[in-house]
Amino acid sequence: MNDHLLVRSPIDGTRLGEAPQMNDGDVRAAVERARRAQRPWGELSVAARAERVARVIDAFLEHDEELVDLLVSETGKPKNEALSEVLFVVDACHYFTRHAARILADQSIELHHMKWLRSYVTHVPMGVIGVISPWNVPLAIPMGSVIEALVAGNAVVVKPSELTPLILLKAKEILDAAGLPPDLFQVVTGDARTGAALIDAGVQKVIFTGGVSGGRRVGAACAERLIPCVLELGGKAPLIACSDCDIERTARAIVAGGFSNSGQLCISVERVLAHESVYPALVDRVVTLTRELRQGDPRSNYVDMGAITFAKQTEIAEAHIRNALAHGATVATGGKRVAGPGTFFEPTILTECTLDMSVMREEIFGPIVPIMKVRDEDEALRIANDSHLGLNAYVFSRDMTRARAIAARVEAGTVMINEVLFAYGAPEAPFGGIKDSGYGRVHSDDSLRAMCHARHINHPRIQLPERNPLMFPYSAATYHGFRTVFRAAFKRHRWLGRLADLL
Ligand code: TXE
Repeated sequence: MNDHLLVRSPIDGTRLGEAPQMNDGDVRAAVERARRAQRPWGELSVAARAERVARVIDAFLEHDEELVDLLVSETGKPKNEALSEVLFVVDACHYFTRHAARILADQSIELHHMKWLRSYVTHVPMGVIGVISPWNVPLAIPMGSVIEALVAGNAVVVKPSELTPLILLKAKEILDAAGLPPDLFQVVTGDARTGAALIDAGVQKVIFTGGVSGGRRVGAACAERLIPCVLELGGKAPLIACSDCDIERTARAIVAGGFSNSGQLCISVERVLAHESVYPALVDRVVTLTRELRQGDPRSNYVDMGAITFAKQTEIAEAHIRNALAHGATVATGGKRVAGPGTFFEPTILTECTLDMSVMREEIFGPIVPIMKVRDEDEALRIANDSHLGLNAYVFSRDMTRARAIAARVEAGTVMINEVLFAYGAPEAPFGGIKDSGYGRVHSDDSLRAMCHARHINHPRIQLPERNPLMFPYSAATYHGFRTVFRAAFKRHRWLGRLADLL
């Protein structure tokens, strides 16, 4: 086992730093420290925890450009996109710290039948949450879960991607300096083995974002240990361009959705299904806009596209293009690597695409947008849903009734109408997928509650007689009494229910 990870910038191969390759013992020790720090933390009121976690906001705003510069160097993404990662963390922190007391307040349950009992649910911190995160959005993805975990009263241990560990180590340094108890949020660095060790180290829940195959292994490991997990495993987002779509808006959305972060987003536009009546004009405009994109070194320039973070993705992109060409596609623009020291790949538009091409079926995770002509919306929907993935989908139409009807039938965790990508930036809305895109949700009030165990507390409302007639000793009299009361009450409920329906 290597004793460290060497991190190089994908922009030009510059050595950026190192991080230790942590082993089982290191991870177990980190989780133990986290567990000790969690106990007093979990006993604080939600308001007190929120007040302390809110320090992240000022700390990140104070260090925003330091974070942006490191993110750009480590991932190769443009400065604007790096800034949006920093701002997402600030905004998620703002939302959850402001609303946590409401979201995590005890919830009273009106029992429909056992009126002598009172029920309510309290939200009890789980303990230590393990977060395993990827390289494409290496700050916002893990930090969103870190904030939720902490506000909910847990400690959190994050295993960042082995390709991009430095940005999270920087975030931790900033948060430690801002006064968050250092053992409460820890970072364990290393490859998949370190991730596996984290699942095995006694955490109470795992939030995993990554590929489908890694997700399957993580899901199986969590099942073995009977701990819940959230799996966010990538997507194959279709963009359905209806016959009445606004060509300019749709074309701009395709280019932004396809080439932000060089297509290395699980919510990227991964296939365009364009109605035959708009296909020629849309292709034309998309190609023009794609050719206008400025690609280059993102460190000093405000370019639109930077480098590919993970060099392997360029080989995957090339294989998709070869396969598409062999099946009759046309490269309308782009199609190859950019020569130079870094890993850059031209933004690529493939036209005349068909379903026998890998690019229409498998996750690309790179700067390629395949466009396919469809006869009508039913065909578009059938193709959109004929996928093993179901994370995001996009529908473009001027007719909102029509667009909403399509949105209701697309198999995806999030559907955006006449817009792309931005829904991810709403911390109050659930994010996650169906099918092989995984299960569970991050973000949203429900996700914050899901960082806790629901504890149901139940007690009599009134002073009861010593002997409950429903308990021992059983007899014919208690049986018939119980039966009579139960039947009468149930009939009355049904009768009241019907009356309520009529009113
Ligand atoms: O992800 P992995 P990779 C897709 C994209 C890409 C493919 C593979 O298509 O080509 O996934 O990417 C840790 N137990 N996405 O190889 O391997 C790993 O160390 C515990 C979609 O980067 O899944 C890293 O920290 N941990 C995606 C994290 O999991 C394990 C983002 C992700 O690594 C583990 C990235 C195991 N068995 C790639 N196996 C998205 N949803 O946005 C891996 N890890």
